[in-house]
Amino acid sequence: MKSLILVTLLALVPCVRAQQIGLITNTEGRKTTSLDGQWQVIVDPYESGYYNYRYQPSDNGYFKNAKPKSKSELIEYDFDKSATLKVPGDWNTQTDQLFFYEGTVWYKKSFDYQRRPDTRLFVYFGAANYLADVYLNGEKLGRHEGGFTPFNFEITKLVRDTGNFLVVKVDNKRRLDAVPTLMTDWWNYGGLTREVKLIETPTTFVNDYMVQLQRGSRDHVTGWVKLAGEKLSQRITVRIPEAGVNKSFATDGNGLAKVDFNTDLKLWSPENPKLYEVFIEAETDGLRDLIGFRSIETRGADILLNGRPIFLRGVCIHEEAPLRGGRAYSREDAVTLLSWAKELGANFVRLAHYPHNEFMVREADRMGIMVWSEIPVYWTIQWENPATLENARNQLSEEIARDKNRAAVVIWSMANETPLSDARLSFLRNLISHARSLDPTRLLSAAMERHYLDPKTQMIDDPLGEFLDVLGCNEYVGWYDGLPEKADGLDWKSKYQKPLVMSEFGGDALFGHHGDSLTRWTEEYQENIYQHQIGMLKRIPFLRGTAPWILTDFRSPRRPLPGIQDYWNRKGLISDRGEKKKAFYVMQRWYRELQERSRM
Ligand code: GCB
Repeated sequence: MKSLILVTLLALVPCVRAQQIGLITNTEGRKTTSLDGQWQVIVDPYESGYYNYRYQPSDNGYFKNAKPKSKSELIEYDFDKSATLKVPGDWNTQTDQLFFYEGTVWYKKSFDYQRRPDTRLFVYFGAANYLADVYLNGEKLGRHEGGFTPFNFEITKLVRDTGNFLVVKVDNKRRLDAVPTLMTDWWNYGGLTREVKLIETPTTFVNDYMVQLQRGSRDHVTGWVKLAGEKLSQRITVRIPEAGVNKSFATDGNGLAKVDFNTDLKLWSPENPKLYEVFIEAETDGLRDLIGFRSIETRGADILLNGRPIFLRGVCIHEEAPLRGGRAYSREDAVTLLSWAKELGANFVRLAHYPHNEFMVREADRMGIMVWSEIPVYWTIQWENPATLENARNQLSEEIARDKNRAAVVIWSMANETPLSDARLSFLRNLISHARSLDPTRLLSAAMERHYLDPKTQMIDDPLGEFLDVLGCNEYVGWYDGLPEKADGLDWKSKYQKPLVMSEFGGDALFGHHGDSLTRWTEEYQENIYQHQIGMLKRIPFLRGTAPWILTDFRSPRRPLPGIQDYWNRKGLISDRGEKKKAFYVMQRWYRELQERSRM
């Protein structure tokens, strides 16, 4: 009966899965046309471009991009006379007026496009935070929910050679039932925050593929290739010339071919981030990707990379642009952030608290940095709301769809600091089985709950631990929880025989603010926390990774303290201007020691 109610409820939930084709996952290997640059925008706090004065959706909204046809016609908006914003980019940091804005902004871009015969055309968005309604030439293409994952719509039939106008209503109002929900500790940057591009494909094309080592194996490649279009029965070939691989498979009537072969490969690792050119060729289409191959698994409390125990020397990162501020979106941003992580001695990054832009994972692949990737199931999601679950599942699907071929990604994380309840456990178990069905090869984790057994013992027995491969815990001993010395007498216990990654620890310091080691907000206090933390971390027998919070200061509306925070979370090891704080060097010293020891 319960499941019947759930099924009925799910049927009533507005569809968050916008595209019919599925995500086009390799945009780099395709003929693409960038729509980045200046877009005309209308700020619409009352959404009068969408609703009429009775608050009913209007069929004559701003998406029509209307122009008066006579001198008497009344039209109260004009994109072409409106201000512009740069895409990709958040709106908050482009103009002071929108710094704290949460609501709707309409974006318009005009373009010409000569589509070649026998092709299909899609418009692809790297991300739009949070809710996007997309229109081409006045017709609605669809809606997408979720601020950090890509989506696309087919426009083959609607596009014309000249004078197209693409209109997107982007709304970043927070909602109790959304993912994330109302309360977060990061800035709700709105807008078309990542690249927008047109993607041309053949009429039947390689829509998606997964080519990875089977879990636990170092020479057995498995996966699949999926075609979309009319000619679904084809022979497809997977070629890796450098490894002498040339294997053919047949697709079934749904356009799906299973891939399965043995081969001898140089494995990807932080020391040797080997990427192979992989060609996926169908009769009607062909693609190239750069793919690394490695195995990742656990054995007892160990994490094994390519069969060998490894310690994840990590750091957390928010998707904030180094130096410039605002949402990061470019390859250069990714290279700067990941180079700082490398300088710290990291071989691992936790990309908090949502999927970052694709450059981050592509660069991590290239630079040899392992990645923990997560969805914004953060703090107090509506666990009992089927629409919220469907939304979280969809964000997880889109995250895995985009990054499942990246060797760098070793962990999918389901959630961050979510309070214990039966409803929460069943929600997260649902996400776990969804993730395993989409990607059986990677490890699953979450930043879980833990508690004090007594004043000197922290206990990890969150029931979620049973279903995860790697335990994650955030702790702020020395900051929210006592003074730095408190770490000295603290021991950690776990109910599970599994590896632990300490997925957050740290404290705030304003760069250049000095005092003694017990004066809050000073670099010395933060340094003190790290010194005592490292002592404690070294004593945890099942610890297999650390990710201090956080690489750089980041904006947060919850952090108003004047002269110190000024709406920045100051837990960065590096300031928002790129200056390294004292704690950076404490962490760097420890990571260098660990690195030396791993070489011995
Ligand atoms: C946490 C959260 C993180 C916050 C951090 C803090 O536990 O996971 O999102 O920013 O603490 O600074 O309080």
